[in-house]
Amino acid sequence: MVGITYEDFLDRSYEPTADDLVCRFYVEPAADMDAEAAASRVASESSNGTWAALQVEGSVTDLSATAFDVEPTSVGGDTPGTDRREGYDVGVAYPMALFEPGSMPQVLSCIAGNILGMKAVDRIRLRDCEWPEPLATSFPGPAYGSAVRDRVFDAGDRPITATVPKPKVGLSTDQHVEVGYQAWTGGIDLLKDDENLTDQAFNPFHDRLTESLDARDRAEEETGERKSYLVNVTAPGGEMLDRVDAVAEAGGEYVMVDVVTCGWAAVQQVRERCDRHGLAIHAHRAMHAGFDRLPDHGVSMRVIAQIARLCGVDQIHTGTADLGKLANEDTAGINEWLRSDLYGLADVLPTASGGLHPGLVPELVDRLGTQLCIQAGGGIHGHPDGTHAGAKALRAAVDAAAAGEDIEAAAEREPALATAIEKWGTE
Ligand code: CAP
Ligand code: MG
Repeated sequence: MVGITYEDFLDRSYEPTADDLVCRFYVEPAADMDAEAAASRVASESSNGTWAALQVEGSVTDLSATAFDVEPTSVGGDTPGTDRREGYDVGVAYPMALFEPGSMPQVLSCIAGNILGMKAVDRIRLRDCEWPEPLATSFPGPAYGSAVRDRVFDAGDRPITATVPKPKVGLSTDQHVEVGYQAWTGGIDLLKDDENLTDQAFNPFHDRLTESLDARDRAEEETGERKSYLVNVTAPGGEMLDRVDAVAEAGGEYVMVDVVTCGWAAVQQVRERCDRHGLAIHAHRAMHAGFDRLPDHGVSMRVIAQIARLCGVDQIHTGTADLGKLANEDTAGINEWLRSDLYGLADVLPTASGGLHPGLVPELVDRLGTQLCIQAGGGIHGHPDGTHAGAKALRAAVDAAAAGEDIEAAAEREPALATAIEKWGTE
C-alpha cells in the first residue's frame, strides 16, 4: 500500500522538465495554513490528490504535480479599485501525461478547476503558463493569425480598423446594414456585430449576413478597398457550426465568436469547422472580467489569451492599454505574448476596443504598435456628423499614426477628424 499525502506534492528542489506544464499562481494561504502547506494543496487538488491521505493498491502512474517554488509577493494597489495584498508566487509543474492532448476543457479542469474554490487558500489566481511543446502542439493554434491582415485586406502596415454599430441591439437588419455601409465607405475595414446581437427577431442572423455581405460588395466597388464582416455566429452547439457554414456559403471571410461565454470546447469545434472553409476567427471575450479583473483571484487575461491562441483564434480583444472605458490587464505584455514564438504555432492579431475614439489613436499606437485591429463603436457612431464622418475621422487618425504624422496636421486635411477631436479631445 502506498500513502499519498499533501506533503508529497511539494519539492522545492524539483526542476521542471521540458515536457512539464509550468503554472504560476498567486496564492494567499487561509489563516490556519502556512504557504508551503497551501502550495502543496494547490498542486495536489489540481493533479491527482485530494483532501484525504490515500492508500492506493498496486502501482499507479505517477501523475502528481509538484509545487517547486514558493516566494512572497504582492499584487494590486496600482490600479483604481484594487487593494495592495500580500501573498505568494507559487510555481507548480505538471507532468504531460496528466493531460489529454488537444482537450482544452480537460487541461482547464486541472489547472483552473477546483483549486479556485479551495478553503485552503483565501485567494488564488492562475497568472501565467509555460506550455511544453507536446501539449502546445497538440492544439492547432490559429489558421492565419496576424497574416489574416494580408490575406483579407490590402492595408500595408497600418492597423486594420473595425466598428460595431450602436445601439448594441435594436437596429433592424436594414438599419444595421446601412450603418455598416456608411462605416465601410468612410474607410473602415471591418464591420463587427456586437456581442449580444446574434439571431433575434428584430435582426435575424441569416438576413443580416447576406444583406451585409451585399453591402460589403458595394462598398468594395465604391472604395476600391477590400472590406469584411465579423458576423457573430455565437450560438449553442450545432447551431453555431451551421452558422459557420452559412458564412462560408455567403462569401464571408471571418466569423466572430464570444469565446468565454460559449466555452473552449465550442471554440475548438468552430476552429475545426472554419478550417473546412478557410474562414478566420475573431474572438470577443465578454465575461473574461469575471475571472481576470481582480488581480488577487481567478485566471489572468494573459492565460485566457494563451488558451485562445492554442484553440486557434486569429484575432482577440486584449484591451486598450488603459486608454478606453474598460479596466485592462497589461495589454502590451499580453500582445507581446500573442506574438511570441510558440513552437511554430501562428501568432494572434490583438484587437484594441472599448471606449476608443480618433483622438486616442496616436497614444494607442505609441503604446501598442501598428500590428493591431483598432475597433471603435461609440467613437465612430457618436460623431456629431454621423457614422460616415466618424469612420473618416478614425481612418484619418489611423493613417496618420501609421505614417508617424501628427494628428493635428491630419485634422487640417480631414475636417471629420477635426470635428472628432473638437468633441472628444486627444486623451
Ligand atoms: C466596444 C464594445 C466591445 C468592448 C469589449 C462594447 O464599444 O463593442 O464589446 O470593447 O471590451 O460594446 O463596449 P465602444 P474588450 O467602442 O463603443 O466602446 O475589447 O475590452 O473585450
Ligand atoms: Mg461590444
